[in-house]
Amino acid sequence: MTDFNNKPFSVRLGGETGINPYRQVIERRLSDLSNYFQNRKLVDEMLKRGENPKIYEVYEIPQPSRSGLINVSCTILYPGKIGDEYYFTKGHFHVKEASEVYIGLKGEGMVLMQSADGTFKSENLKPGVLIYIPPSMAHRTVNVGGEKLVFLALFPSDAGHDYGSIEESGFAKIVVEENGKPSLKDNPNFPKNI
Ligand code: M6P
Ligand code: ZN
Repeated sequence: MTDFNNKPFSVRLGGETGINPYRQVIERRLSDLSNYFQNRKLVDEMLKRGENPKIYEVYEIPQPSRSGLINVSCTILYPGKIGDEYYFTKGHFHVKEASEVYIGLKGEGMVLMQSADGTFKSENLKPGVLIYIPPSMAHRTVNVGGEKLVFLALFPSDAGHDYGSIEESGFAKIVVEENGKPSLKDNPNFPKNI
């Protein structure tokens, strides 16, 4: 077994898990994101029918939480929509001032970034693209393609995940399918006074 605990290691990129080997995996289904999608009614109906699709998995190589160490993770975000809204990750701020880098391995996505004052920016994510996320911006990834979106994330192990404000208010923009194509729209539920 690979000793990942702040020792030298190498992993292979690609395959079903994006990185191999890995240390742990988390899985998020619709029921874990029921407050996040626009069409709550549809979410409730699906869950009542027993439909609870997997939205994403994160294969992780975490390090002890202290300054100077880097976590490696690979997210596999499934293709799909709830109504016309594409599947996405929850999105979070970091607890500490910590930047993050995403590297596209497979599929097509968008990374939504937003600071606490509501400043919004999005970048397209695909194989061969690296996206730098500055410390004070929340980040969410959206799968806008027809296949799995697979990307690497590298971030300080003591960054911490703060989900609170995104779960409550979301991002200023949502990504929906319009005329067969992804379109960035104002989020009607985003508070105007931020
Ligand atoms: C990336 C990284 C992880 C994050 C994951 C899923 O791999 O940013 O830190 O956990 O995406 O995103 P979220 O935690 O917002 O659900
Ligand atoms: Zn992060």
